[in-house]
Amino acid sequence: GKFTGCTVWFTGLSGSGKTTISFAVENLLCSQGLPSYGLDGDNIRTGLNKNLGFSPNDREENIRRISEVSKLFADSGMVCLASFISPYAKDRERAREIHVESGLKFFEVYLSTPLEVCENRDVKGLYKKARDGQIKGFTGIDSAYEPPSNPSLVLDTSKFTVPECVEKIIDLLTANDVI
Ligand code: GGZ
Ligand code: DAT
Repeated sequence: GKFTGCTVWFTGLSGSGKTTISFAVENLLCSQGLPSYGLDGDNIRTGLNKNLGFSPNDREENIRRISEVSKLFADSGMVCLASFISPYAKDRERAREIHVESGLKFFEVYLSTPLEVCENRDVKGLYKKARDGQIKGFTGIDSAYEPPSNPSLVLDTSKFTVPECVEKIIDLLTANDVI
């Protein structure tokens, strides 16, 4: 059937579920023979962007480079799943523009999981460190997060299971003729 590359851009707080959902979507698509690849901090901040930290300027440059890389994956015919906090609306808009300028579909998925839930999950113990002042400039604590104003999909992962979230992403891709 029809299949075209695109980028699904997951944005939300640390612990909102970006990596978990994108990994599950990647596995499902790949198991059905649909080429897909996930970009996240683990494969980007350790390599391409290892010279960047979490200042506003570094976050902007992080997202700028990831936007360009995502566009290349999408252009190669893959479903690129980009999972980054990407706190600034203007940087996400730029990511969308560079895709659209190249005729590539771009879906912004906002993981709206409340801060309280993310903080209770505290997957890596970083919220506690931020509250204790051991980490400065942590998103949601003392660094800004600008929610999307017009996302393709909003998902509060405290209200749905992982498989339910995955199904909503698959529905989004199906409705938009990607798969
Ligand atoms: C936010 C931070 C920070 C600060 C380290 N603020 O739970 P995690 O660990 O895996 O998710 C966070 C990740 C965010 O990296 P991104 O590249 O997605 O951020 S951005 O889009 O804003 O450039 C967290 C960890 O890095 N981390 N310090 N100060 N998250
Ligand atoms: P992020 O990549 O946004 O920092 P994560 O995927 O590392 O977030 O952590 C999310 C945590 O929440 C992880 O421990 C799994 C849990 N979780 C519970 N229900 C979830 C759901 N419906 N979707 C995603 N994650 C969920």
